[in-house]
Amino acid sequence: MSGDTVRFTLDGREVEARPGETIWQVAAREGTTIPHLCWRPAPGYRADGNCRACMVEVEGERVLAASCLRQPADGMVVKTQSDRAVKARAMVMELLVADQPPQEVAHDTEASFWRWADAQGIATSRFPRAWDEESAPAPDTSHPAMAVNLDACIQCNLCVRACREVQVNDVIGMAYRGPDALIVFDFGDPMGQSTCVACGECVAVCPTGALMPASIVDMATQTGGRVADAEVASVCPYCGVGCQISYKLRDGKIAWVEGRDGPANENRLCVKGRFGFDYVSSPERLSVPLIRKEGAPRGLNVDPANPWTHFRPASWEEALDAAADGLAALRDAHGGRAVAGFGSAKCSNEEAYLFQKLIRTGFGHNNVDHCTRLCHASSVAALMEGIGSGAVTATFNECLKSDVIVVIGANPTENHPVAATYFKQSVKNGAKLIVMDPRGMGLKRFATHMLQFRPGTDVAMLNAIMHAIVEEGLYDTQYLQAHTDGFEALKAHLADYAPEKMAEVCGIDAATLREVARLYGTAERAMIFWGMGVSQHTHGTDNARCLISLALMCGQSGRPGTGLHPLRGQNNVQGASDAGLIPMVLPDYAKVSLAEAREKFGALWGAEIDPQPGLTVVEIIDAIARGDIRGMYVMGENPAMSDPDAAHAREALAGLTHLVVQDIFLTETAMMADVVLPATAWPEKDGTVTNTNRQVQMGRKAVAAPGGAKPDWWITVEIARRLGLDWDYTHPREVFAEMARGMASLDNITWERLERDGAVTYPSLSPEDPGQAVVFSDRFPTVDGRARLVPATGVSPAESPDAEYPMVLTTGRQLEHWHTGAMTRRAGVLDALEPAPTASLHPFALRRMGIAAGDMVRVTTRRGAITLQARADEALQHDMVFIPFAYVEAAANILTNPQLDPDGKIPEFKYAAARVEKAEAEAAE
Ligand SMILES: Nc1nc2c(c(=O)[nH]1)N[C@H]1C(S)=C(S)[C@@H](COP(=O)(O)OP(=O)(O)OC[C@H]3O[C@@H](n4cnc5c(=O)[nH]c(N)nc54)[C@H](O)[C@@H]3O)O[C@H]1N2
Ligand SMILES: Nc1nc2c(c(=O)[nH]1)N[C@H]1C(S)=C(S)[C@@H](COP(=O)(O)OP(=O)(O)OC[C@H]3O[C@@H](n4cnc5c(=O)[nH]c(N)nc54)[C@H](O)[C@@H]3O)O[C@H]1N2
Ligand SMILES: [Mo]
Repeated sequence: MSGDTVRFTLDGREVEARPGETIWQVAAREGTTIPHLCWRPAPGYRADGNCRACMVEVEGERVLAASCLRQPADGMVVKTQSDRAVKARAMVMELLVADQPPQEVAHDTEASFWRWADAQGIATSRFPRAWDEESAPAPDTSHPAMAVNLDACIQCNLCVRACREVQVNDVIGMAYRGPDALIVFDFGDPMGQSTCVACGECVAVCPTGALMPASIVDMATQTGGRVADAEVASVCPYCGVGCQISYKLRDGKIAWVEGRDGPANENRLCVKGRFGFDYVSSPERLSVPLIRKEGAPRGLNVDPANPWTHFRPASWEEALDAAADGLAALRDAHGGRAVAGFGSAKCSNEEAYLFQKLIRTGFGHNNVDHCTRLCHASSVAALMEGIGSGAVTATFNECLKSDVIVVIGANPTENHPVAATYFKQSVKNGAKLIVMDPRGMGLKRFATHMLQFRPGTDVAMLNAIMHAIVEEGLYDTQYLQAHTDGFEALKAHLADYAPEKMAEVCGIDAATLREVARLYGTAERAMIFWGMGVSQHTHGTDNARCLISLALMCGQSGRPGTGLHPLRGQNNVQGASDAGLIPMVLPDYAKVSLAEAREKFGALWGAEIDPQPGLTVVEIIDAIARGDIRGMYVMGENPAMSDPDAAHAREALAGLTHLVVQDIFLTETAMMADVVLPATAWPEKDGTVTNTNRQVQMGRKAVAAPGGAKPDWWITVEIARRLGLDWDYTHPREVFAEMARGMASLDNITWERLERDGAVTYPSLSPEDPGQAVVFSDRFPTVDGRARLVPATGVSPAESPDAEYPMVLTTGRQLEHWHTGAMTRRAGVLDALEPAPTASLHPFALRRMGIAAGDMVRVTTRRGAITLQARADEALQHDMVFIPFAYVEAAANILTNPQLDPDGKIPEFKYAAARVEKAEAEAAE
């Protein structure tokens, strides 16, 4: 590479430029920051060179050069501080200042624009203003998250690049030319009425305050200023992407949030991470322990803002005693199995670890699980069986190196929006995207092939694609021989799945299936991403088996830009699973059924570990209904809303003898508790989390907890002590150290290192190695190092539509809401954007049923019925209805089918036979 370095003279000194570096970058590296407005030195932003604020003099050249764009050449003599350059730059600023609102009334007093003006001694301008009060663009306050004041816009184009090139949302554009140039949203719509998804990237990069986070703008004067008393580096509390964020604090509260340059997000955020932080300061936060009043009926009829009808406040001492004594009494009277636990993927690694350790050592069994069961349990079952590891084989960012990307049963523009920006960018760079989903979605626009197949027919479709790959000899014989077993049997199995035969089943014609097979089969580097549409079926494990076989038969794993990536959901579902919050495995997926594993952790914990794999989430609910389990400790989960067949789940929970719920809100589950323990929210505590990319990241306390709320780890330790365990942890770092002693995945990762580096990807091969983005190049972590290809049979969903229930109900998510709504329905911006429950149907289906969008409809399944507003959505097939599960007033899980996948024990959230009818006005509850 040294051949490519360039030597030139910068301000009288001989310097070197690395390949591709611009003058601006070399100068910055050498300690001189040249003024800049339209240039943003951050990943994903190309230089545009339009504002001329960064001009420098190049000896022998007539015109000054934009240093953000210009690359030095050998022997060049560059002067950043020559009289000519300094004067020209000042002139540019003065011209721009002329058209700005005066600094005293700047929309953002801290704007980098004004910092550069100040640095150049320019406070006012000699030039006339191009606009007057009349003609100035008026404030656009149509969006709840962002304030738009285009009178301060300098047309630097950064927001356009942010929107189009970085987040690839294509909402902001530049209209007109020259002096009339103007930023527009879509076709000149108010921002709030445009197709903007509120990622806020534009706000983050605007150098003038023309675009600002509304949370710090005074609406009357449209002024604010990004001034913070302090900032704290942490990780987003929402999804498994694990974006690094910075909490900007004022008076001890979060004023606004910015993205940081984390390995997964490179500064990017989505609407929830950037604008969804105020749930933390909701007046409904739990701030004192609660004890159920004698005789108060258990049900959902408690107002979270006024729990005093059913609960009384208690001291921590009293509440912890009551919580632990109730569980201990059941254990002593009926044996440890009378008590089970649901831990949380919203808490830290340390908290998840302590929780499973408490159930295993305090009650002597493995009946401890968490939301992974409702999520990727089937994917993990298939991955463990096939390749010996449940984690992703490559980070999602690797997709930038892929030439083919498959996204199946996942809707990343809504559910992993920052990961989606990488998929979209990769397509812009030339990659081909194949989307397979019964519903249309945001990525459709970027897809080379959009297979909108029949819901529940993944096995038929994927087997047909593999059949074609086999038939056309597109598999990778060398890879198969070197790394896998079972191909011959798979090949024989696939013979029955000719595309021509499967076309009828899955609804995709044979020619298209063959085309997709060729595209994937001939790819140089391909990655497969999948989500809940694959996993949440009674045949979810079979679905995932197909994806594993597809990737491995084509040798698409173990190299850059290849791999298998189940997009993990919760911010810490990877970490909680790694930490052993799973009934059949101990930390690092050590099987409880293996004596070795039990001995290892038994020694670490000074306890006997039960060899019998525990019950899973839905099985635990059933065991409660049967009376086998009488007490529960629930930390950071809301099963009364998230479990299938919610009426059954709620009845079971209400029938418990003793229920302890530890949450940040009085959730529907907490409403039924005997003791409610108020926990600190994520921004109120220290701890590590692990994202979908296997990146272990450090979260830090930014704000004080409300009232007496305590960190989850502290509460769990106090309960453990009262159960007779001799725990003496005083800080999560001690817990992390213990985990690292038992978990090889954490080799070379320490608390101190995470404090310093912020993130380490596991496996990390040395204390300096930032971690391996791609794994299993040589061997898989199976006994013999080889992967196992397992044929999958095309079974259908547990129930099928019939005359009584002719529609297919599918449930899932929306961009703005988080699962059961506990957090996001208490976040101002998010709740304003999606305030009420809706059932989406194709306009054709609505017409056929005589229903108008906005009408109330009643949706019924064999489990129950809910009433909610109809929404027209062309993305749905004509016989499908989609309902998000975030709304208690029309809880989707009243409808869902609790039938389980035999291997993953995951329920069929994605498929139920349903009836939709217009609701009579009075029926609208
Ligand atoms: N905004 C937001 N983001 C989230 C979450 C949230 O609650 N809100 N939750 C997080 C969590 S925990 C998770 S697990 C992820 C989930 O993220 P996703 O997996 O993207 O979640 P879903 O929206 O449930 O479902 C994904 C897709 O499955 C499709 N689908 C339905 N039936 C079928 C089928 O039979 N086959 C196939 N192949 N596809 C089908 C649906 O049309 C939908 O597009 O999101 C995470 N991110
Ligand atoms: N119909 C249908 N149902 C589904 C799904 C679906 O697609 N369709 N998806 C399933 C999937 S993939 C998942 S992951 C589950 C999610 O199911 P849950 O995990 O039950 O859902 P959440 O709403 O995320 O619940 C998290 C709880 O943690 C609390 N919390 C947040 N931060 C903290 C904290 O720091 N400490 C404590 N103690 N509590 C905290 C929140 O207030 C909330 O009550 O839902 C499943 N259910
Ligand atoms: Mo999930």
